[in-house]
Amino acid sequence: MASSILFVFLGLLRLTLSLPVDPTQTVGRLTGNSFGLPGQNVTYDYIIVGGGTAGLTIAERLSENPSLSVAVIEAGGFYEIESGNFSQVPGYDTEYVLPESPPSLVDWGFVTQPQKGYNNRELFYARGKTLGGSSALNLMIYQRATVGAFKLWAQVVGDNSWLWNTVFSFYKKSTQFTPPNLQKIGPGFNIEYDQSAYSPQGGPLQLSFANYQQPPSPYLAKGMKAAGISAQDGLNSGILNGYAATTVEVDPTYETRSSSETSFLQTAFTKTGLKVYPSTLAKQILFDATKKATGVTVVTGPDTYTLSASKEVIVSAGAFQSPQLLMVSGIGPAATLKANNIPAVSTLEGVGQNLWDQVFFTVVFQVNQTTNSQLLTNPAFGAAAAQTFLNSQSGPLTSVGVDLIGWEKLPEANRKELSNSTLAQLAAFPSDWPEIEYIPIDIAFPPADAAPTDNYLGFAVALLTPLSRGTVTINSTDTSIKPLIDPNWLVATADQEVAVQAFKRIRQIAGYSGVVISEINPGTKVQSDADILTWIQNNASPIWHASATCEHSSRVFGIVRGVLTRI
Ligand SMILES: Cc1cc2nc3c(=O)[nH]c(=O)nc-3n(C[C@H](O)[C@H](O)[C@H](O)COP(=O)(O)OP(=O)(O)OC[C@H]3O[C@@H](n4cnc5c(N)ncnc54)[C@H](O)[C@@H]3O)c2cc1C
Ligand SMILES: *[C@@H]1O[C@H](CO)[C@@H](O)[C@H](O)[C@H]1NC(C)=O
Ligand SMILES: *[C@@H]1O[C@H](CO)[C@@H](O)[C@H](O)[C@H]1NC(C)=O
Ligand SMILES: *[C@@H]1O[C@H](CO)[C@@H](O)[C@H](O)[C@H]1NC(C)=O
Ligand SMILES: *[C@@H]1O[C@H](CO)[C@@H](O)[C@H](O)[C@H]1NC(C)=O
Ligand SMILES: *[C@H]1O[C@@H](CO)[C@H](O)[C@@H](O)[C@@H]1NC(C)=O
Repeated sequence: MASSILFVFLGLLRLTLSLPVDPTQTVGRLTGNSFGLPGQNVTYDYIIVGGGTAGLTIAERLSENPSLSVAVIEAGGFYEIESGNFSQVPGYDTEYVLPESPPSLVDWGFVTQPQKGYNNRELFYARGKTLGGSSALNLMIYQRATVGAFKLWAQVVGDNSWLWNTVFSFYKKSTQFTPPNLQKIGPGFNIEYDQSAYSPQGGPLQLSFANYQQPPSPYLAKGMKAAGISAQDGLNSGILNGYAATTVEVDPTYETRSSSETSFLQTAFTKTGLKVYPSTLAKQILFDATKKATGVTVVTGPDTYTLSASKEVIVSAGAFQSPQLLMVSGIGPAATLKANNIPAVSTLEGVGQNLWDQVFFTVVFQVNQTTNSQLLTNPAFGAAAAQTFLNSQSGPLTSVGVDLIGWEKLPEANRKELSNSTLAQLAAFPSDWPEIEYIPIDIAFPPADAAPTDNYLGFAVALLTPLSRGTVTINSTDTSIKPLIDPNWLVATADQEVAVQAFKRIRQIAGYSGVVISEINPGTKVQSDADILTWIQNNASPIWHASATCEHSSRVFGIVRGVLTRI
């Protein structure tokens, strides 16, 4: 009985999987030829575990060489099929990655360990389980790290190819930039951008600006300026010191999400022989007697089989599951391997340690300009927005919710409030590494008594110099059991001090913007540093930027905010 249900399910899966592939490409090539057959042992040159942001990028690039055979193993399927229109429409992006969201087939459903720094709360932590990975769920905001950050990276990994000049050329190579469509956007917020950060030959990831800028944005820009954060012409040339309009990963023709699936994978489908194994979970990396990775044990539905690699196994299963897969395969801290009875291939104490993640919290304001919070309160607003989106690829649903972002090291007035020890720890970061990222989000949960046409804005910050470190570990040898995730946010005193100052900066900037009617959460009763910290501990949420969990693996590769490890 159970097996016949599974059989029907798999049959359905095979049928629906063909849908996202461009039907015009079926002459001369079969859609199904892009997919591996479950249950059959096959050898490829490269096996890539995890078809997410990093995995599909490297898969497409490797398979551009027709003499190489490349396969991608991905636990999820196609989000266009498995989550309605939610992942495709930019305006819905914040609605279904929150704890309040309904369970989703395209999310792993992770919950953190109790967080000491967050009053022992256990937080829901979104992560994509789909082709495209977290690029299918994220807020589509695109910016590049700084020159100094890459210099540090190159030092840490001992490889000068991570210096800015090289990385910049690859950033240009991977992105296709389209300037703002001013006809559709209309007047208002002045969008500055640096054309030299892009190459006309670049792609396939699409970068553009939403065809709708939220009405509060020009005022927020004014607020940033008044607070001493000046305008910058874009955030993609190696400098993050000021505010600018956000470039977003949105296809300018359809105004839909440009994920690693719609960009790199679709390119690979039409131009290369890449094979994809969707709905397939990697269970273990296999090694030969010389400790060379030879393949991966995988499971698709009822079938367990082996995909072998004649050249390399590339682990790109994200910051939580890359270390999980390494550990279950015998690469990790000695104590973890021993506790789980895993024979050691290599004891590497750094695997699963050193988790960096950013402290993030949102102050909610009622404002006197229209925002997308009406999507949550006003059905007529949502219905009209859907029509505008479908008819003219414009209007509120084309917006990811964030039109501009600001970056800074805290100004002198706030630094004066920091202890010498905190100042010393911050001084260890590169001089161009910003401490705070200001993220005004034109959507926020309204209070219970909100009128349908009231407007709310969530003014968020991310702390970019987190000094608390977390861990990922396992309590099972089975990758279908979730890893234990402990970001350990806001435990370091320095993080707490910086968080309080960042909170005060939000109030300042919002105040200068002139659009605030009232502060809804926490509200003006919260004033003392102690009360502000308590509120942050009780209200901070994930910004989903976990990274750096595969340190000390023999070679560590990375993408900004993701982790891609080669063994
Ligand atoms: C809600 C949200 C919002 C975000 N907003 C932004 C933003 O606006 N801008 C920004 O720059 N960053 C943002 N981020 C962060 C960014 O999306 C991630 O850092 C990035 O996508 C990580 O890429 P990755 O390749 O390391 O992992 P992922 O893209 O998560 O890919 C990992 C893949 O591996 C698969 N996988 C895992 N384990 C296995 C296994 N055992 N077998 C088979 N497959 C497996 C997963 O299903 C997944 O597809 C956001 C993240 C989230 C979740
Ligand atoms: C696939 O490989 C595994 C491991 O080498 C082996 O046990 C299994 O019998 C093989 N399956 C088939 C169908 O050849
Ligand atoms: C997205 O799907 C929902 C139903 O899940 C529908 O109400 C809405 O109109 C759709 N939006 C667009 C832009 O098509
Ligand atoms: C902090 O450092 C400053 C300048 O170096 C010094 O004047 C001050 O006494 C120090 N404060 C404390 C509490 O140590
Ligand atoms: C492993 O961790 C999960 C999640 O925290 C928990 O539900 C489960 O009971 C743990 N199992 C063991 C054997 O500790
Ligand atoms: C919000 O609207 C703008 C534009 O009409 C005005 O300039 C602001 O004064 C007003 N602010 C508030 C708090 O009402």
